Amino acid sequence: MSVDMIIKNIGKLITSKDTGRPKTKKEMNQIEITKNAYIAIENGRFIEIGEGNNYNHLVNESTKIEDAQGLLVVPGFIDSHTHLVHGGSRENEFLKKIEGIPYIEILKQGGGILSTVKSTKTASEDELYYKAKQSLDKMLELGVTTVESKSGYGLELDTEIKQLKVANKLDKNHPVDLVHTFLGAHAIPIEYKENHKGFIDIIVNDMMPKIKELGLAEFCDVFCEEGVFSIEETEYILKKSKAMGYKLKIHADEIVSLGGAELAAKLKCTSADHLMAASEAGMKMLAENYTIANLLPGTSFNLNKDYANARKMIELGVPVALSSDYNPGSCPSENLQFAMQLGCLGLKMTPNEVLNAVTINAAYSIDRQDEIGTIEVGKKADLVICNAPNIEYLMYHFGINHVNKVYKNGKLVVDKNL
Ligand code: IZC
Ligand code: ZN
Repeated sequence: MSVDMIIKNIGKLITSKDTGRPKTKKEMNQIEITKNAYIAIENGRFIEIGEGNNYNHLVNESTKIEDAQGLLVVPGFIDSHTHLVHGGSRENEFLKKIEGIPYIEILKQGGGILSTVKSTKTASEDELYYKAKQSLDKMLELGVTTVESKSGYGLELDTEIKQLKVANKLDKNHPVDLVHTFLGAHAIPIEYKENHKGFIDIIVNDMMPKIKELGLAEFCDVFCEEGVFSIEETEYILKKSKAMGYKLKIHADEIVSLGGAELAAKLKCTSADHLMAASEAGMKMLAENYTIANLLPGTSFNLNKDYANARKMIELGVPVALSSDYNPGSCPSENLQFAMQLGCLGLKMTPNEVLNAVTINAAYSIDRQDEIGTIEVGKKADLVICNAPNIEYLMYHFGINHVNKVYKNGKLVVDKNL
């Protein structure tokens, strides 16, 4: 048998083994290190992983042999919570933020999410596409090979569809794979301020069925927060969406402890995201249900808020993932590597735990565990060659891009050697 490509001379190949469920407790700190490794790739998938030069049986005249130059190789990073597609930016609110005006207060004044809703409505599909593509290019350069992308800057059907269409088009045209989430319940439009039910009816009766019919989104998400959607409203929306065949996510307990973690566990959501203010009872319920806690330390950093209690979650057996939360308000940065560094510095996770959180557990948080998240035979050949001797170095040397090369589906898509 011969293969399309061999990547040889890998100094350290670092990956987890997928055991069929997300990593918890001590497993979160476990990784496999193979020194002086090679990887064989065929049809965009890993077909063999071995040591030294024992790949000759896989080589014929058409096999490409790439040299990893003794560097570190890890699975492609997965950014499993982003608000990728949006119009405009919010630096006009930056001074308010520096002066200490809270995020939710800016939203109440008609800014924040509602300001991005205006810019997204007025942007053309092409403008949104070009802007999101630039962000996706940056993410790929940083080693991210799969991205979850939420709508939620329309708050009416046409603009929600416009955003989701852009994300679906990017999925087709861009090397990065996208996973699509409908977040119509992201904020209450001003005109429904006193009539939440009226807006929720539109989400549930008009938007969700249409978006399902068009096949534009796999997940449904709700921003469950004081002053946004209550626990009862979130439960109502998510139960309806589940009945329509969506998988579920919640923006849970980001600012106020409302019981979002408990609700995510109760509804068997795939993930509960943020959790900076989650209760211990909520964490225990997440652990019992294997609901992924998707932590977003870049947001804590940017909002100058407490970090989620990742140590407690890991101790209690909650599977933890970590993402950028890239959005124009609470985390205007596409840099997942920086979020990983904050995973160590802010969330007090170990480098091994962080690596699992952005690879295998992130894959579980978007239901892609069978395809990505580890370097194992049969999975998609998504990998990053890093200019680093070990993963501790990746997290410790912060604020720079460690990527040397990125392979997506077995294709070289970023090459910093050039
Ligand atoms: O645009 O502010 N938290 N939604 C919930 C966001 C942040 C995005 C935004
Ligand atoms: Zn978010």
